[in-house]
Amino acid sequence: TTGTSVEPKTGVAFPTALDGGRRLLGIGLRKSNVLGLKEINVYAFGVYADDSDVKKLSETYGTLSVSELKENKEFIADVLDQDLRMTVRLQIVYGRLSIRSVRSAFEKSVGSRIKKFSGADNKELLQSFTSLFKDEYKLPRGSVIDLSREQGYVLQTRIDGKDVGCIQSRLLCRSILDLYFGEDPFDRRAKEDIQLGLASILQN
Ligand code: DAO
Ligand code: DAO
Repeated sequence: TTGTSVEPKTGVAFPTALDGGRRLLGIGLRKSNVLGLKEINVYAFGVYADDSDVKKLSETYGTLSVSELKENKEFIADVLDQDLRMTVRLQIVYGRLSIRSVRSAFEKSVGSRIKKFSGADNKELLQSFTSLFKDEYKLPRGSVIDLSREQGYVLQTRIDGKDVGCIQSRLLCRSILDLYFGEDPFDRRAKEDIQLGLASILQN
C-alpha cells in the first residue's frame, strides 16, 4: 500500500511510491536567499528510485553492509552516474516564482555541476533544457515538477503530470541528481536519508 511522507517545515506530502513502482528514498527542502537578505523556501522535493535498477549495483557492492554502503563514495557516485531509473519530484512552495528566476537559478545550480563534471560550460546543453521552459508556463504554489532519468539517460520533465520534453544526456541527468545527493546538496538531511534508502535497497 502507498502512504505519504510529509516534509515537516512546509507540510508538503509525497507519496511513498510513484506509478511504475519507484520508491521514495528521502525528502527535503530547497531554499534560496533573496538578495542575501531573506531566506525563502522555494520547493520541497522527494527523490525516488526504481528498486530493480538500483539492485543492479549489487554485483559491485552487494557484500557491503548498510552502514558501510552509507559511507561509500563510489556507491553514491555510481548511483548518480549510472543508467538507473530515478525521479526527483519538486513541489513548489514559493508562490511568486517566475520562469525567469527558474531559468537563472537553473543556470547557476545545474550549470555549476555541468562544469564540475565535464570541465566545460556546455552552454548548448543548458540551453537545450532551459528552452523547454516556455515563458507562458506558470508555476504557482502547489505545482508539481517531475524530473526523471529514464532508461538510456533520457531526462524527462513533467509539470503537473504533463510532458514538457525529453533530453538525452548522461551529463545533464547526473548534474541534476547531484543537486539532491551529490557532494554539496541542497539539504544534507535529505541526502543522508537518500543514502540510507539506497543502501537498504541493496541489502534487501
Ligand atoms: O523571485 O525574488 C525571487 C526569488 C526567487 C528565487 C528563485 C529560486 C529558484 C529555484 C529554482 C526553482 C525550480 C523549480
Ligand atoms: O533548484 O536550482 C534548482 C534547479 C532545479 C531544477 C529545476 C527544473 C525546473 C524545470 C521546470 C521548468 C518549468 C517551466
